[in-house]
Amino acid sequence: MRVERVELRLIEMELKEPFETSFGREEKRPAIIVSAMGDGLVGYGECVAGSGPWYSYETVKTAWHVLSDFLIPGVLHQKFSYPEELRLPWERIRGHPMAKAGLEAAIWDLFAKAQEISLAKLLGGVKDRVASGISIGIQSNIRALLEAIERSLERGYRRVKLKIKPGWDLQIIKSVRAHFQGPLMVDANAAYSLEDLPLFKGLDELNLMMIEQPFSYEDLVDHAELQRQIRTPLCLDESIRSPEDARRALQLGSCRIINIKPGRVGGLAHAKRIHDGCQAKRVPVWCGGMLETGIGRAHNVALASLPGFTLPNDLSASDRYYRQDIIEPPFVLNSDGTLSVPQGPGIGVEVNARRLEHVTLEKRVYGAH
Ligand code: OSB
Ligand code: MG
Repeated sequence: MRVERVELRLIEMELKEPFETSFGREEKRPAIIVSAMGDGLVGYGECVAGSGPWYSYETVKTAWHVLSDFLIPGVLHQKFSYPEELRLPWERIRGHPMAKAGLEAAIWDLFAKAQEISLAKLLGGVKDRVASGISIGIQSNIRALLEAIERSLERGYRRVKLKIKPGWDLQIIKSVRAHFQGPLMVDANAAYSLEDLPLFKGLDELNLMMIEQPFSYEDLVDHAELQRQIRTPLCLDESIRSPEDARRALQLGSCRIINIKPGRVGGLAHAKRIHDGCQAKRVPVWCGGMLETGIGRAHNVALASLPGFTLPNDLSASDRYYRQDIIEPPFVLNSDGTLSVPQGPGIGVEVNARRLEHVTLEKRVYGAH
């Protein structure tokens, strides 16, 4: 089949509550929604680049530029028999994994719809429900944090991840542990260095499931040193930008768990490759999140249905992030703390055209007549 037309939409979604991490506070989530048309079908993808170069160097503006001027021209009207073939012209384009992942996602959805199977099946998924965890941002005080944790547990989330930053770390997590002994982990978003070893020795006493990305997004060596000095597994997020990075991290002992985000690693094909490599080495993985709308969430849920995703994912219900999602039905939390994997063709959820139009700031069509 061929991709006959591509549409890009810059959207902005208002978060229900601000999300604060070690690199800042977000009140609105911009994103690029990619539609790929062919054979009378439409596939959807979401590019998770943010408003500024904090989590990654990519932003919605760099992604729009790279998609418009380099990625889309390379796939329009090209014949393909499997989505990965369309990645070939992208090999020459360095970096920009989120831009690549957004377009690739739309092509995966389009292709699965043409095959009349679910994206989950197409990727090799085996589960019909995926375990749901919640990621709680930095709060104004410990009381607010304990309340947020309480609410999450009442709703049924299977594990709690807390963001930490210098000044909001060991003491806070100790206080949390005094109230909550269940599945807990922390995510530093690269805010520390080896000089903070005593802090990590302290966290090592708190029976955490893992510590996510304590050091620089470019580092693998210092992470390996830290992992040698603590029992708690390290999990890498920002430092794993490709299947090659994953291989190197495991070889060096930089982590024992990997957080897989398709946007960060250049798309679903690479995400699956990392999963396969980890599964062969019996390294557990889970699917991370980027505060996606229902479109990106549907892709992530399909990915998380693969057998190696054995730890709870950062895949919460739609209503944890947004008052109204742009898909129907929204993702809801099952009573067992899971999200159901949609069974329909492709991503298996419908895009609400009126809602999508309502949140669109800018739109452009490629390959149209
Ligand atoms: O580090 O995992 C992260 C959100 C935006 C950017 C980076 C991260 C996150 C989250 C939220 O932790 C996870 C979610 O989407 O629920
Ligand atoms: Mg993270």
